[in-house]
Amino acid sequence: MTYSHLLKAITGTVAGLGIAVAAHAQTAWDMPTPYPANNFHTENIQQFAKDVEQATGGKLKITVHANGSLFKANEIKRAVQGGQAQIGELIISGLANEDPIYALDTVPFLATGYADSKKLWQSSKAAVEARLAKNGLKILYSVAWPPQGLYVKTPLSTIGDLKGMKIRSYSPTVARMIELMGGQPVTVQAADLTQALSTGVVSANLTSSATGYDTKSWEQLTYYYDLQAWLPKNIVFVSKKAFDALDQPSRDGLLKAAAAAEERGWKVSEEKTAWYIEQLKSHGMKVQPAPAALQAELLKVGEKMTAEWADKAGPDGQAILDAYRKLK
Ligand code: PCA
Repeated sequence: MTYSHLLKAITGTVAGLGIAVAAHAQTAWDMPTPYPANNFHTENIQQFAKDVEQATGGKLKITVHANGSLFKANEIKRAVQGGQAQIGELIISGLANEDPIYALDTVPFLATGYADSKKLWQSSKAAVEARLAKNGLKILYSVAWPPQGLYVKTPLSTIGDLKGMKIRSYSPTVARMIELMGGQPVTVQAADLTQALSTGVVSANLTSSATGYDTKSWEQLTYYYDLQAWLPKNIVFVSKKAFDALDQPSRDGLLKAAAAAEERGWKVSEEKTAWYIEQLKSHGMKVQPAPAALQAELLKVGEKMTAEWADKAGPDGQAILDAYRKLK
């Protein structure tokens, strides 16, 4: 070995050691999320990140990139799978084209309140976990959105009033429902929704009171029909590889913070629903339940979609539905 070779080898080793020491001192994770900074899910995530830093004695630092700013909503799963980010948030039903199991919590009128939504999660969590595990991903926690309803410009009396209307959707199942209602589904992620509404790309929206508030729906839309049709859920998930690379105390700290975030998130989601509805009203929106005729027609759409889902999801799906119905 020449002198310069020797020098290079030594320098390389020292540099390598330096990185190892730094990695041991602090691990930095990037966390792309789809929803705005002041959304309750995002605020919960910020608290979670703080808790993680504290619980790991500063060894694990998570930087949250909200509102699709690092990766767009539909890119987040792949980014974490591919190692461009280590942890992320997504809406489960956004993955419904990959597997029908992911569509379960957007089947209309299957679980319409928080208690049932929790039971539905209890019945389906293992199946969702198993599918994500195949992609090298691990769920840390899940939190439901407030119940979903319909934002429109003019009052509705029957499903016929939705004929041909361009209605914004955020997942394949939501798009299917819009289709069955006679509307024209247009997929728009939450981060692009305000613009899609103001430019007339869509003239109606199917979502929660929370997202209606986040996107100032009252600027374009007047009626909010509080259908309480389903409560979709977000998950916070991590790359299994990144998780396994943590030392045991850090893993424990992360899981502890995740459990606290799950409990806090469900509570805030439920408690804040009334507040969101109040905000919609105070900005002039007319908030009301669906008129009886419309409600009956929507329930039929729900029945059809439940049957379609069971058909697609096969025996795995049936087992989940049976478990859920036992809990109810
Ligand atoms: N808000 C999100 C998903 C469900 C919800 O309530 C959205 O509209 O994109």
